[in-house]
Amino acid sequence: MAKLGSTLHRFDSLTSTNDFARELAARGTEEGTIVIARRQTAGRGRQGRRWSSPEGSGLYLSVILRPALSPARSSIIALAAGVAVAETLALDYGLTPDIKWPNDVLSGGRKISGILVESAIEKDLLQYAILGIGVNLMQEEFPEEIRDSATSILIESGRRVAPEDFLKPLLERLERWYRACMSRPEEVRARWEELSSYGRGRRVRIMSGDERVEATTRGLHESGALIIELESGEVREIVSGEITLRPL
Ligand code: BTX
Repeated sequence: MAKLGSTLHRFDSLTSTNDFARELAARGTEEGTIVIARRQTAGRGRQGRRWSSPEGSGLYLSVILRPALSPARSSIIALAAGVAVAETLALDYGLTPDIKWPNDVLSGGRKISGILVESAIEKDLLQYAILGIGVNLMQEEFPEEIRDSATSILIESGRRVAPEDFLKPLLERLERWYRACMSRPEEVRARWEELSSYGRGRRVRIMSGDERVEATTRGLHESGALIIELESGEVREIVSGEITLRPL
């Protein structure tokens, strides 16, 4: 595998770095190639949500990956990315981040980074995965609808961090944790549980359709699902995308 970031495509503006990276990947571009933009005009979150991507205030990054993993095991990549972002914020920028399952990175209870993995699967094999990471760096304020739920490194620490400055340590940590997804996935899960207050023993409310249940978290399953124990003692695995989780 080529080093992550050994080929870099840099743009002033893109609809979404994930769109451009996906086009490259579909044409066979090699693993590790990255795409960054100073702003995104249609930055995406999960399930069709938007990612606010104003010019120069955040890191908007996509990485082309070709992991040797079955689609069923691929959710570990998003967990590993959360670990890499949280470690960078903690160890390189002195913040005290938390990871809310599956992979919202929070600081002071507000979202500072979001992760979106989009995979191409053919005949039950993972062809490639586009790992998209947005990190709020220099925003001083946010659009109305996320004013109370979003934060940036500048707000949290008073430091002005340029996207390129954050990129370097992030790529090093991503490299380490991405490789571990294939060779030592149990280490990724253990580190995630260490960095996240949602890993074990956290009381949460789970919302899925009309169902609302209260439960206690019991760590990550091998698949990347979160294990929860209901009041009744019943143990379930919950899969991202299907449920919303709130702290109690
Ligand atoms: P998500 O679905 O978990 O989060 C999206 C939700 O987060 C939005 O509905 C909104 O409430 C809130 N939000 C939007 N923008 C921000 C922001 N800048 N900071 C904090 N909260 C916000 C998370 O999805 C996945 C985000 C991935 C973004 C990267 S950027 C590079 C790549 N390209 C692309 O289009 N997406 C990824």
